[in-house]
Amino acid sequence: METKANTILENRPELEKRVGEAAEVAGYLWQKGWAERNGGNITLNITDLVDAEIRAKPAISAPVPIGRVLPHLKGGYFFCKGTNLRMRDLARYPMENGSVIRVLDDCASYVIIADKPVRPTSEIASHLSIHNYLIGKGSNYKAVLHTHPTDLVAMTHNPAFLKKDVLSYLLWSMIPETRAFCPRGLGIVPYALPGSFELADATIEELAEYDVVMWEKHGVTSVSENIMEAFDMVDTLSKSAQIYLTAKSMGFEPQGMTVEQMDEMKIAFNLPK
Ligand code: 2HA
Ligand code: ZN
Repeated sequence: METKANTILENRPELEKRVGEAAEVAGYLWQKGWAERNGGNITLNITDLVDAEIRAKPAISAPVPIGRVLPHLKGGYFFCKGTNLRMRDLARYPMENGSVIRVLDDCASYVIIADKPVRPTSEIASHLSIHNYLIGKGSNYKAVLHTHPTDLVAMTHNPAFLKKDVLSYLLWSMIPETRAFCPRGLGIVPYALPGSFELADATIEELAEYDVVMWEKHGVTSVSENIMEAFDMVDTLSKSAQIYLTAKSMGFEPQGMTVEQMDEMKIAFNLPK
């Protein structure tokens, strides 16, 4: 069992709740079959919950270079899933399969401050670049989720689905829920090396317009105020993909809601797009 006495979460109910939500979502990702082995990553901006005692904590690692300067992250704190570690383990023991990092004043490196010297996710380049982008534009988004939903990734193997907003409209049209709860649709990033800044920058470009971005033949990345919302958007998109695939496997092309029906929802629910 995790020893509570050693955890940064002790006597910090808000921080415990936020990290607890990440652990809950990690369990869902595993149950969904979206988190094979060490697949997927979660990072949370926890800077708003950091007190003087945490700020005074000594580093438990040497500084690790990020590989670029991220000016908006100066003095920022992040909970990060550990690299090569499993979502299903993070679900039970978040502070043993994730760690808290502090970005140093050079904005180009970080140290681990709690609880164990667990090195952050292999996608730290894209996660921290995304947090830097979100803070820079004054967003209240604090959660970045990356996962490997089988149905959505399968759809990116069809070049026809990679054209702008083809998947957004197709998936919106499968069920009103997706139109309502993933109202910006789905951006597409062409295949790029996992963990690369190329992937990070292409994702950030799409985040100007979308909250959920598909990485071709790899996975999906979503951003939101909290990790539950980030998960729910991917979950609704996956539900739509399931409806599409179920209809196809019954031997017919699903009709889909009409553009008029989708636009009616936009007005009725005051959707952004
Ligand atoms: O962390 O999903 O993209 C494992 C991955 C890399
Ligand atoms: Zn991945």
